[in-house]
Amino acid sequence: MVFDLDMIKALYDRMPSRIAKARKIVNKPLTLSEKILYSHLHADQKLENFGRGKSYVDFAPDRVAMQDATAQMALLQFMSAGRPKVAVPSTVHCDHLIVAKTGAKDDLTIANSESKEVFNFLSSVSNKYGIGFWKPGAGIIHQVVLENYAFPGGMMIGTDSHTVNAGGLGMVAIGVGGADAVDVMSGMAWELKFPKLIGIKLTGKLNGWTSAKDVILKVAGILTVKGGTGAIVEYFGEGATSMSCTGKGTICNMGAEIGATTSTFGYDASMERYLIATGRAEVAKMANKVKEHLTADPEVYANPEKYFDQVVEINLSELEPHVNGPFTPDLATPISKIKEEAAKNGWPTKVEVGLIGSCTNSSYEDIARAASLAKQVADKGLKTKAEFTITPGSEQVRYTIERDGFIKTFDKIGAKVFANACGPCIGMWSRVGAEKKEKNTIVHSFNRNFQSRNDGNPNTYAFVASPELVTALAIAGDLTFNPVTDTLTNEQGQQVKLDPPTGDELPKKGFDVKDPGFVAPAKDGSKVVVNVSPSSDRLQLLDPFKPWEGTDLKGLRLLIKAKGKCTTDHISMAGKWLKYRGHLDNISNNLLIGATNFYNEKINSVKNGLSGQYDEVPNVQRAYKAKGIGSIVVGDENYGEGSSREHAAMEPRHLGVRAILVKSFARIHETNLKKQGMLGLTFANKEDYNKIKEDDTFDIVGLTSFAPEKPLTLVIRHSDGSQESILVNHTYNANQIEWFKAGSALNLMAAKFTVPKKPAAKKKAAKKPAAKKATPKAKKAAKKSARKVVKKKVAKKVKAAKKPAKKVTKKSAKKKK
Ligand code: MIC
Ligand code: SF4
Repeated sequence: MVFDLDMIKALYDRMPSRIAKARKIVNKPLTLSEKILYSHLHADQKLENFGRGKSYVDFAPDRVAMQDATAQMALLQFMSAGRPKVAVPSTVHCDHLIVAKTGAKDDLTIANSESKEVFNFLSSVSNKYGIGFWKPGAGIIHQVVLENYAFPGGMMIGTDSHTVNAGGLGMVAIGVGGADAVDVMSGMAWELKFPKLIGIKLTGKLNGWTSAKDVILKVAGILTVKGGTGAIVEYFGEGATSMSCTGKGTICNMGAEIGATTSTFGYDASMERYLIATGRAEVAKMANKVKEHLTADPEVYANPEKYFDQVVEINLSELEPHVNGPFTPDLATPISKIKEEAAKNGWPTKVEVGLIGSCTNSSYEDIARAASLAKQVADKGLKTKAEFTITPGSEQVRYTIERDGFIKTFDKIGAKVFANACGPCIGMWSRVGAEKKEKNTIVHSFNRNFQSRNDGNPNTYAFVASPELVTALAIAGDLTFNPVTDTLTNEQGQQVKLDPPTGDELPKKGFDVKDPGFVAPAKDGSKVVVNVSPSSDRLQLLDPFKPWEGTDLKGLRLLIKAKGKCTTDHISMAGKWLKYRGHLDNISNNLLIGATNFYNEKINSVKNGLSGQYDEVPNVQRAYKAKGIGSIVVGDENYGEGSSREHAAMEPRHLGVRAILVKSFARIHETNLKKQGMLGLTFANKEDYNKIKEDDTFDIVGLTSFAPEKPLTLVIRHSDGSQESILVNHTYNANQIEWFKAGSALNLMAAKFTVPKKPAAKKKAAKKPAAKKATPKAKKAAKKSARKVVKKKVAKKVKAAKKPAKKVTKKSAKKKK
């Protein structure tokens, strides 16, 4: 089945003329990224030569994807937005809530019963609002999207940072928080700062032990976890066209780890092959007709330095397999140096577990190549030293690799096959013995390896590598084994060498699947009832955040000054906390429990400024909240790196934190803070981080004249009675300042949708914001009146916006009786 063919056709029909117009205005040949961006401008967005890294631009993405852990919050917000149906094709994927323990079948049965309430909620909301629903076990969001929805030249957003995976099929696919998804699903424009462009030229050809994963492991080493921030990475060159489409997906997927807005590749024969193999020959045919628009203009790739802000060149013929880690995905070590580095840094070298699969690396090609190594275990009289697990990315891949005998091969090395879900990648791994917190090493083909992420043990040294290398290292049981040069001693005491991995890019007999796990929504969902029990500890309807009180913020306390890396995993941990993703109050009990307190270097231990006692972060913040005292969180560089989870922004907001002040932000997190009505600020002078003392109190001054590009002032009152003032920067544009004032972007939207009866122009614009012909005047009027409403009657409007949701609760409660 090909989804949304008409939508794709309509885009391809309008692309050539839109690109021609853009080329004229920009007045130079265009990169692929620009072609896609310019052909997805929102109907109300004026075409101009946008400043890269400067202009805020309104886009109209083609589709939205959400995974279960983030979809709950996204859909709770969507329900409050008061729309009857999603405005663009959207899907929900149940993949994050399945604990990997004994194996796919049992694990899935347990998840289906433990998370029944959440899955029912997601499926009924999907049914009601016209959203495609992928059941638990169907697969991981990004693999399912690549197999079914991604298409060259398209633009999508998804509530997961690895949405970027779809760049492997030539999309501009961007990870966002749920509130952004609500905008697009409501038919509103989606705003993004026009990205900078990084070009990566791939020369040569992958060979031997090296795979697509090693390209991105190398890139991460070059650009670091911050290097891609605010940029789209566009790959090109003979090395790009010679690799598989799914290999490209792997590279784009892990682009999230360098903070890139997204990554993409031009349309080529590998994409055509993949589209055909996944049952979308019609899409390939349509793409072939507009193929010159689905890649950059030839001048761009001929002279990349002229058209990209930065260019990196990698020769695939010389690229070595890499092992990245521990604790950060950008610590890149070529396999030939691993012995040296491990010894130098005291990394435990015994590999306890090798884990392959995940959304990053579970293509047919990945599995086939890993299986070619597993097969050599018996052939060469070896014994696998480490445990080994596989998490297939989709039921289609799982079914096909089983049919083709790979699962049997893995069985022979004692592998465990987990459900088609995130599992160990997101800490949903019931790993025996992890609670002992022993120092140990694991190697996986996932994308992230932050401390505690996989098994909750802060002493697990997790390394990222290609599935092939993970398999080899698991067979050897040794992190320092270099399969390119080293031999292994087999059971007969002989020295044997592993042959380099081999495997087909796509299944010779085609893909197959019995039940892909898709449930189409009702044609008319208006009668569908959504159940949210008021007594649930998993789901909670949202109360709108309070609007800004209209004054500067005075007498704020310091909740925590976080030291060093503070990713979204540190701010809102996953693992066992995933189960509260639909219940804001409950999940708020994990607020910043992974962050290190600058003053005592401890995790989850901060001083309560009221009692002077040290306590857990959420307890201290709840104590401030109870007394009506606001607080601030101070952080280091790249604060909020990692995931798209907006809980990391909503939790502090819910508990009464008023501002997050850091040296720098990761893109998605900064937007999430803005959307939730939180102040996200940066030190104008990074050294001022050192001025913040544990017992300080703070005022944030300048909010009554809050304006774009105008810094605010932070008054710091030290406990010795002295005080100093520092400048703090922000990146809020005029529209985002309105979110802050309204209390959140959602409050503003809800007010807009329930707005004005007169005059006609206002009504039209408010009702149909995506309507092509909403004149700028009408748009302005609607905005103005919405703002007025928010200013004057926020409380009232917000209540009204909440009503339908409340009704649902009552109804469902009644129904239950
Ligand atoms: C992740 O890989 O960290 C996640 C879990 O997929 C997240 C989303 C989430 O926190 O739910 C992501 O990458 O956005
Ligand atoms: Fe799931 Fe891991 Fe992929 Fe995130 S990175 S979507 S947790 S498999």
